[in-house]
Formats: sequence, structure tokens, C-alpha cells
Amino acid sequence: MSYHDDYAPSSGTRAPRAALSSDAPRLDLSGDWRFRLSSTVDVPDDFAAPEFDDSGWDTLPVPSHWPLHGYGAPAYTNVVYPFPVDPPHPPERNPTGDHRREFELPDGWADTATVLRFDGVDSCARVWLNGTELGFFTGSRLPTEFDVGPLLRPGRNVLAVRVHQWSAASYLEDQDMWWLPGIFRAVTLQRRPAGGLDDVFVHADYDHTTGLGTLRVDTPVPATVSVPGLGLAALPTGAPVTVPVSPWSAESPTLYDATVTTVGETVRLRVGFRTVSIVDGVLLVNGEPLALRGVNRHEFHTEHGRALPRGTMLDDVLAMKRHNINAVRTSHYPPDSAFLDLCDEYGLWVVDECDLETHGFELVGWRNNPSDDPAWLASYLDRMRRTVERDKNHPSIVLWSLGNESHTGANLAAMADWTRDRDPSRPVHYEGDADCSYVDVYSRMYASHAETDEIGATPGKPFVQCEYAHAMGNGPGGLVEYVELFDRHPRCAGGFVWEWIDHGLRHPEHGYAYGGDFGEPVHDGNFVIDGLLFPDRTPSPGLLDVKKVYEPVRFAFADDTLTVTPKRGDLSGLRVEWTMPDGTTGEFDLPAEGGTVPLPPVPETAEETWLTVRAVLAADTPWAERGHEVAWAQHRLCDPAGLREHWPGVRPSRIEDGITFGPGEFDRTGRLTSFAGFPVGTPRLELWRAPTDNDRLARLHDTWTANGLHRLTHRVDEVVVGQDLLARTRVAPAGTDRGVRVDYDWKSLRDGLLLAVHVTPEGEWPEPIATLAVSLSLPPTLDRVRWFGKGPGESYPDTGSAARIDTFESTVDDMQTPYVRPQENGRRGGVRWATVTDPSGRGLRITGLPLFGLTVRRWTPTALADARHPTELVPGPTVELTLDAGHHGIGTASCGPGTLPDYELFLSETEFTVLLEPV
Ligand code: IPT
Repeated sequence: MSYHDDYAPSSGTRAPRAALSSDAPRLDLSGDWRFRLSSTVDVPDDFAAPEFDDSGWDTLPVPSHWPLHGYGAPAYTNVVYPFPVDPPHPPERNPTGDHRREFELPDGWADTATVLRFDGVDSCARVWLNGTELGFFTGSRLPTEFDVGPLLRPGRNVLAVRVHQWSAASYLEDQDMWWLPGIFRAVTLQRRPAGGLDDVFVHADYDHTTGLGTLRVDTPVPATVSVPGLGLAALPTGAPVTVPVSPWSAESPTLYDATVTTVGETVRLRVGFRTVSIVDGVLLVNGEPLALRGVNRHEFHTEHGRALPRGTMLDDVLAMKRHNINAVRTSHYPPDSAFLDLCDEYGLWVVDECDLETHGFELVGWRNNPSDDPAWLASYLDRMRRTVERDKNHPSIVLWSLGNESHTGANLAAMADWTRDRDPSRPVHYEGDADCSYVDVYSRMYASHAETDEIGATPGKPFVQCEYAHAMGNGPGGLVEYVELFDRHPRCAGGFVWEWIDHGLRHPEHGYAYGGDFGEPVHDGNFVIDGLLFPDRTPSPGLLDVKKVYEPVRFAFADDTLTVTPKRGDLSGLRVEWTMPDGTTGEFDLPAEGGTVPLPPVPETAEETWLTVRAVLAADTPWAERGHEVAWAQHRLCDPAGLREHWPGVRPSRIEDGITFGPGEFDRTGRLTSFAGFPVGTPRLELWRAPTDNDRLARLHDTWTANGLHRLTHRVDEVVVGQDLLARTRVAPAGTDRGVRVDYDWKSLRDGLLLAVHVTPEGEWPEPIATLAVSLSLPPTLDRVRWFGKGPGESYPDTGSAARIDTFESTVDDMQTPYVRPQENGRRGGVRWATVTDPSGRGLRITGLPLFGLTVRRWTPTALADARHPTELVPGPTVELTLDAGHHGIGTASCGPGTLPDYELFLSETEFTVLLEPV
């Protein structure tokens, strides 16, 4: 057995310790390294010799993943291991990257203790300095240090690192993400001064009953601690001191700068005081119930994979704060420490998860799962120790998580025991411990609403949904109802949406790649595209919905009053203002704890009028500027009777080869051929949509295609030309006797034509349909859209919390949501009226009686369904206008529950009416 197929996690490494910001000199070894890739481990290791000639090698930036720099290719699998399950053996084809880096030792560094630190290498590395082997290590997202002082020499030094993509440790790293080997986090040399400080453990508790904080800093050698902001100077470490403090919370992340000093070294810390506790099954911080409104975050960058630029980490934190997200689960490994520093600084509750997942064993019935095999115990403990020791000083971390999807077993229990012993101040989380025999909180993933409700109502340990609301493609649906349950049940500490960002790798042909796009023989397709951010970090509609449902403010309207209450924190940093559609605005004066205020006067108007109330930042904060909208709500002030009058104006009349009726021209069979002078395709019934990921993975799509919804045929049975024009049709797919009677009843109204569509099912339709709509083809120049309804973004029956009612303007092209895998998207719900016009302003106006869903696109649902990437969507010769009376909800059945019963759509006898007028 050699090191890469051994159970042992490492050799020659130092004991894990806290990530510290020290005044001891350090040398960053990032930059261009020499690189050579081999396809097996079986290559001579002579390259480690300082005199080895690497002039024929390539250059590779470090940190990086070599498959993202043209060596081999990335591969994506979720659960399945991309190699035979035969632990601890990695596959024989084991891409091996040899890395070499020469560096000059800074003056004065020779003959002093020095540590070589790797913050992350995927997955197994063997290291030499100046030709002497230091050892090897595994644990891709965990830090490793070696003592190298005696090996350093003045002037030129040569570091050689051999990295294997696969190792025994790969069995412990089966997270749902791209397989991306490489030295992907920093490599540094850190001088260790004599009398230095190797480790620090900060204990900073807060007693909410007294307002006092207790600080104790433990150090392995005598040291002193100073916290100028608390008037503490040069106190000995190891002894507690109690002083009045402001506590740390995600809403108000007060940090105190501190220094810890020994004779040889000073370490800078940022201390946050908070106490995590569990009382009567409720998870508390500083005595307040914790309301985790979280997301799962993988480290991902479309070009750099998990080698994240610093700026990207800040972008993530700012985007989370701006979208009312207050918690992160670091799925499924500790992130770069710099990210945790940002969580401390900006305020996010963190569940810090160990780098562990053995999910692929599920596919072999969990046989030989490492979690219960003593051979792996040392590796499990090693991973947890490296997690906790590195991250123990972050106030943002409120739970330790043992890992993800590794079933259960004694090794996990041992990790939990060790953790509790080392750090009793934070509860332990692990979703796989179903009966909570070794964890402190009950955790589930994708529990349905009904189950969440039931768990919430049953006494027990605090309940966390470590994953819920799978944000794959269009969706997630059902968010509002989840958050209502979290708000309702004290036992529910909240949850973490799966997941933060689509892992779409930039690709020259496809735009963004997902599984299979690099020719992987085994892969899981676009299951890696399930984030709230698109791969380039633009927010998806799902993130905007999350922002709405995670709002920290509640608005409740009564007849002529509004009650505003904080859901988290208080209102002190917010200004609550109102606007009317006519532009009048005002401000409410509210105390920090909230209150009730009278509504502004109702304007005199016959139009439907909505009052919009917004809570915005009253002053700049570190994460957003003054005026940033935190929460909002709308209230209808005037609801006009609607358009009910019907007066016969012109009558339809037969002409030579068709029928003319007001602005409409019809063929002899009653099919609309032009409207207001524009050639159009007649309205035709639609029952299908291009499947969303949720539809596909729930097999709802299979039901729809089996039922032929995507291949309806249309037959005209009768045309009646009288006062009105009535075309009676039957719509049905081939091969079945089920069908739909559809009567298109055209009447003259105002300048236009009122179309009433009567739908009557024939035969049994027991399964849901995708939509109930009519589509018309318009000339491609009609691409300007204005509407009064929900917007500006898309909404479906169970999504679109972020959409508000207003008048919006856009274009057909801008109304498409660019899901990485094309699917149904871009519908605007609750539309009262819309105009679709050409650049000169001519076109048609559609008025709903009362409301409709509006979709416009340059391709058919079939083209949308067939495309695997947006680059395959080619504009067709028409603009397809779809007016719907309903859609089946979106749900989250790609992983989790489907559409809630309230949002299901079944075919039943229906009539829906729109008025078409020329513009
Ligand atoms: C769950 C995983 O924990 C997560 O990593 C991700 O794969 C997610 O599914 C789906 O995207 S596990 C699943 C079996 C519930």
C-alpha cells in the first residue's frame, strides 16, 4: 500500500491550529509554478531534486485547478463515484500534477523555525523541500502545515509538490460538485519566531441577562491579551475577565479588535461576544431564538472553480446581506478562512461543515461505508480536528457540522464527541444522525411542508432544515409556505436553501458547462446547476424571491392602518416610506420596536391603485447604501369594477375567402389571420410547457408527454357567423379519445375584439396539465412589451414573491430568464393589460378579464424543451405570445416536494376572456 491508497490521512504534518493573523513574516508562494501532468502515479519523483531541469515544463498559476487550465477536463458527479467502489483504492488512471516552485528566502529567515502551509490541495499531495521529503497529506479543503525551518537555505530554495487527483481520501470527498484537482488555495511560508504563539482559542460569551461579556483567551504559552475597545490592556491569557459589551449577532456584528502577545509574536483577533444555547428545544443565541434564513454555499467561480478570488468572497457576502440572507451552511467543507472573516465582519450566522461526504456508498447499499469502519476513524477525527482548530475563533460560527450524506456510524459519533469536548460552546449538527444519538440539533433535508409543520409541532431538539427549497432551474416554488412554518414554530430554527450558486463552468461552445459537457462517461448532467445565482453571479428570480420571503420586517394592512413590526433585529436602521402610482410619497414615523400608523389618503381615481410601502436603509451600512430596500409590501386601495360592458359594434361578415370582423381578418374556418394589419397566427390552445428541471425530475414531464400535451392537434368543427363569430373546435393528441372542446367566441368591443375561450374536457383528465393558455404568433418586429401586473421579473403560481404590481416595460429578448439549461421561464403573472408593439409603437393591446399570465418569446415551447444550452436557442420567424389562465406550480421536486395542492392545475371546464385591441 502506498500513501495514496492508504487509510492514513497524512504523515509528517504539524498539529492543527487556529488560522491566525500574526505579525510574524510570511511569504506568499502564489504565482506561476512549473507544472507537468501525468496520467498515472507511476512517474519518477526525481523532479523533487533541486537541480532537476524543469525548463521543458509548462507554467501553471497557483492557486488553481489544472483542469481549468487546459490539462485534462473537469468532471461532475453528484452521488456516484467516478471510479469503482473498492476502498481504499483509487483508480489506476490517476491524473498526477507535479508542481515546482523556486523561491528566494528573505534575508534573515535562515536558521529560524518556519512553517510551510497549504490551505487547500485537492486531493492528495506529497511534498519535498530542497529535495527532502516532508510527508504527504489529504483533506482537500483543510489546512496542512509542515515544519521546514532546518531545510531552508539562504537564497534559492525549491519546493516540489506532487498532487494526485485521486487517493483513498477521495472516498471521503464525494460532495455534489465538480471533481477539480489542484493546489487551489494559498501556499505560504510563515516564520515562527522564538517565543511565538502557535495557537489561540478565544472564548467570548455574552450574558443577555446582565449585558456582560466574558472573555477568556487560551494560549499554549503564557501571553497577554489587550482589547482597547473594552479598556482591557495586557491581561494574562487563561483567566476570564467580565466586562459590559455589545454582543455579536448577524444583524449587529459588533467586533472588538484584540491582540494577543508573547515575547516573540503578536496575533490580531476580532472578538465577537455571543452565547449559543438550547433551551426547551429552541436554539438560542444571546437568549434570542435563532432564525436561520440561510443558504448552502459551495465555493464556486465560473472560471476558477473553487480557487476563489478574494473579491468573489466579498461579493458573496454582500449579495447575501443585500438579499436578507442571514445564515450560511458551508456545504460541504470549510470554506477559505477569508470567507469566515467576512462573515464575522458583515454578520452572517455560519454552520461550519467538515470536509466529509461518502454519499456514493448509498448506491452500493452503504456496504463498507467509511463512517462505520474503524480503519477510517483516524481520518474522520483528523478532518474534524482540522476544521474546528482552524475555525474555532469565528463568532459567526454557531454550529459545527460533521459533514454531509455519509450515512451514520461510530466514526461520526467519535467526531461529535471530540468536538463537544474541544468546544462545548457550539452545538453539533449532522443531518445523517436521524435519531440524534450524537448530535445536538435535529436536521433534515427537503422535508415537505407537511412534515416540517409536524416536526415543528412535536417537542424535541431544535429543528434545522440543512437543505430545503432546491433552487434548480426555474424556482424554487413553495418558499413562502416554508418560511411561514419557520416563523410559526419555535422549534424550527430555520433552514438553508439549496444552494447559493449554479456551478456552471465557462465553456467556449455552450456558454456555461454542466455535467457531460466535457465528455465525462459518468455524470449527473445539470444537477450541478441549482443555485440562486447564475454562474456569473447575477441573481436569478429565485434569489429575488428569497430576499422577499426572508425580509426582516412584517407589514400588516388593515382597512386604513398599517402595522409594521420587526421579525429580526429592530427597525432602528430603517426608514419606512410609501409611494402611490401617481408619484406621491411620504414617510411613516415608527419606533424601533414597530407600531401602527394610518394609511395615506386614498387618491380619487377610477384606476386600480396600489400603495407600495418600503423599508429602506436609513443610512449607509458596510453592506449596502442608504436607501437600499430591505422589505416592502403592497396594498390595493382602489379596485375598479373592471371591463364588463359589451356593446355590439361592427358585426363579422363573410368576404371572398374569409371573414372580416373589426380589426380582425379570419379565414373561412374562423382562424384569425391578421389583426390591426399585422399578420398573426390564430390563438390556439396550449396545455404544455417546456419542462422545468422540477417537472423533468419529478417525471411530471413524462406524464405530460405520455398524455400528448406537447402534440395537440386542432380541428375546426363549426364556424358560426352571426352577431359574433364563434369557432367551435376540438383539440386532442393522436392516439387517444380524450380531448378538449374549445370554443373561440369573438365579439366586437370598443375598437377591438373580445375573445372568450371556453374549454370543456372530454374524457378523463386525472393528471395535472402544465398550463391552460392560448398562443398566437406575431410578426418578429412586435418585440416591445408594456404591462400592468406583476413584475418586473417572472412569476408562477408558487413563485414570484419578489414581483410587485406596477406598470413595466421590457422587450421580448429581455423577458427571457437565462436558465443555464433552457426550460419554461419568463412568465409575468397577474397581468391586467399588456401591449406588444413594434418600435414605432404599433401593435396590439391585450386586456384580461380580469387577469392573465403573459409570456413572449422568439421560439416555441418545443424548441425551448429541446435546447440543452441557451446557445442552441435560435430566434424563429415570429414572436410567440402566450396568454394563460393558469400554470401548474413550480414546486421543488428536482429534489424535494412537488407543487403544493393549492398550486396544482387540472383541466376542468373553464372560460377565460381577453380583449384584443389595436394600438
Ligand atoms: C443533497 C445533498 O446533500 C446536496 O449536496 C445536493 O446534492 C442536493 O442533495 C441536491 O442538489 S442529498 C439528496 C439525496 C437529498
